[in-house]
Amino acid sequence: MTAPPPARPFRRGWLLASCLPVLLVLGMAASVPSPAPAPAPGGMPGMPGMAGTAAGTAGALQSPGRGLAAEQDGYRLDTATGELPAGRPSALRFTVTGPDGAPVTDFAVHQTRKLHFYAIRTDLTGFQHLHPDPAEDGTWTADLAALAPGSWRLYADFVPNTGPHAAELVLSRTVTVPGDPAPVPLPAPAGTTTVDGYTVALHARPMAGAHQLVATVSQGGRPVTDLQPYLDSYAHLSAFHEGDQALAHLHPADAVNGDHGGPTLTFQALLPEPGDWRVFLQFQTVGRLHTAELTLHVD
Ligand SMILES: [Cu+2]
Repeated sequence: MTAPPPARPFRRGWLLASCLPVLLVLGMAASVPSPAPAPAPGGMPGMPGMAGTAAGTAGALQSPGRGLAAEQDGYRLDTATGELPAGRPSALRFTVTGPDGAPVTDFAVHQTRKLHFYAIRTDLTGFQHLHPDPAEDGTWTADLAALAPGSWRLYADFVPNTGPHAAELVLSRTVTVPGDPAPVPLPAPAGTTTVDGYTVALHARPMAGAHQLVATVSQGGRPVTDLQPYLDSYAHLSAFHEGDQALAHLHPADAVNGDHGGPTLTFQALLPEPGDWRVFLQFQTVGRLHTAELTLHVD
């Protein structure tokens, strides 16, 4: 795999849950639409070890780890390659090594899984949320759906099984997918979006730091009340910061009890810094997973 990157000064922090309920919103109406900047070419083919070099100032409060480092607290993410093919599914092998340098094989289950894996392109398109399975030797394989050309950031979110107070870590690296990236401008902030016939609205005025956000799900104007548990929650929220792809997690605050979730979802949002965030809210109904996405502006 690759040479270790320079250690990052981050203090962990943050954590938490990657899985959360969501919806956000926008009371922020007056949000200013912001065109996406040209994506920075983060990938260095063949040198994934150099990937985690995004700016690391943790913005605000609580010291957020922002998921941009390849190494933290002695744990390191390594990918078998720094380049993945365009336009067709690919299998990415990776490992998480621990402070002793050996691949970690003992992970605590959180949100029903040992490891949560995300992929997003620099322009915050192409979101994938996967749950790879590990081999006995600590090698993981993520089966990615077809990727468009460009620089992609890949995140592994896990909890080393080192005791009751083990902290969640999010490590990431970038890989390059060859070809013309054709970046897509970030959509303007919006308070609602529709996916698969469901309308998701966010009610809150997100500000940097920890705040409560409330989302509602409706269908044809009627409240939806048959959300099914997905990863131990009625929704899973992931948000990526425009410009640097920092990953934020939101914590679900609703108790799960059968297939009766909705229409309201409440979660504690920890969006560590201002700016535009692309939010992906995943929820399940009738055995099918839906992913609503919208841009949320945080003051
Ligand atoms: Cu997950």
